[in-house]
Amino acid sequence: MAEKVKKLNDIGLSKEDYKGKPSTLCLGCGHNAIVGQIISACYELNILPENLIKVSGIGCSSKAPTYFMDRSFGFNGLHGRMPSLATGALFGDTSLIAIGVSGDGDTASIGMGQFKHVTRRNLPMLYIVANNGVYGLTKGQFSATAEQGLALKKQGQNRYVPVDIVWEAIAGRASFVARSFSGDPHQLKALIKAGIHHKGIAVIDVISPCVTFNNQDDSFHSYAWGKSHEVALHELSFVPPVEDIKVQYAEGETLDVPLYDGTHIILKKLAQDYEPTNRANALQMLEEANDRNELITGLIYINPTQSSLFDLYDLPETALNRLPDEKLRPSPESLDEINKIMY
Ligand SMILES: Cc1ncc(C[n+]2csc(CCOP(=O)(O)OP(=O)(O)O)c2C)c(N)n1
Ligand code: SF4
Ligand SMILES: [Mg+2]
Repeated sequence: MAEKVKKLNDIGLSKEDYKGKPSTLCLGCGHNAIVGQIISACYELNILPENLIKVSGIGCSSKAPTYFMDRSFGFNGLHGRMPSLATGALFGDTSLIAIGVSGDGDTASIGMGQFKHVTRRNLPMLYIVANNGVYGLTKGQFSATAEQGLALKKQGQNRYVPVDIVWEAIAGRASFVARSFSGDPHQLKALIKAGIHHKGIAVIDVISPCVTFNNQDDSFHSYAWGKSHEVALHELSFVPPVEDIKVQYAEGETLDVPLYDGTHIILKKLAQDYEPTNRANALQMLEEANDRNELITGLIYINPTQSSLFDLYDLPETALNRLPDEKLRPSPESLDEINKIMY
């Protein structure tokens, strides 16, 4: 029998090279769809797996990095502490591409403090929140993103108003904020690609249903609700620098958002004419959409030129983790000088 020929990307890798261990998540869990789109996006972007680090906290969502990019670096950290883990790892090696996967509990409950600081510092990384409205791993308690009034069999009724992760990220001055849905793979993949190429933090809040604890039709985090309430702001494409964007997209129909590295995000207008570069407008649009119970998806806010954390430091060209000892350790003379100033 003829052997199946594997399709290779521009750096000679097949999709298999971007996979991880087999998933142990429930069949149909939204987090599996996110894993699939990360694999496809990295394969299509020709990322060398050894140039990437995966980080996470605790939760079913935080287990997701095990299921993609086996050849990459990875660290499954403490609950809600993925941002400090990522900050340390990236300061050590600023050349790494970082993908963080968190959950709504991991980010908006125990990790809210860390989330607020990583957004305002604009750490260059893709930060995905797999948002299902519950703590899936610990058997379905309400998370901080569960809608008020949500009734779950074993939990009763949720009394509290929810936290909106997109709102918090924009108010917290993240420079790229998007929302997507596990049931919309095409949009999710384009956002992941754009987020990886963005110079700063790219937060994508992905509504990612928990089929075991929170998938009844009237739940705001279910497949049925997402499918019937999703309002996509635009059709979004990510265009690498080698392509001539004018050939594919007629002027006037689209909004071109150029990124720092020569890539582009092309937004094709859908029903509404939305321009994602104004923070105040983004917050107002979000507030109005939430009042209508719409699941607004797409690129909600972007500032492609905001300084990233590393622009604020005078870092050497060689990554800190590759500097030799003699460069890292001060000489006895320079130590004496420092001591003289201090004492
Ligand atoms: C310090 C600490 N507190 C509580 C827990 C228990 N715990 C484990 S996962 C989790 C919530 C995970 O929810 P989420 O981030 O939404 O992930 P999901 O499982 O829903 O994908 C909690 C409370 C823990 N592991 N560590
Ligand atoms: S319990 Fe929920 S979140 Fe966890 S793997 Fe199963 S479906 Fe996914
Ligand atoms: Mg959750």
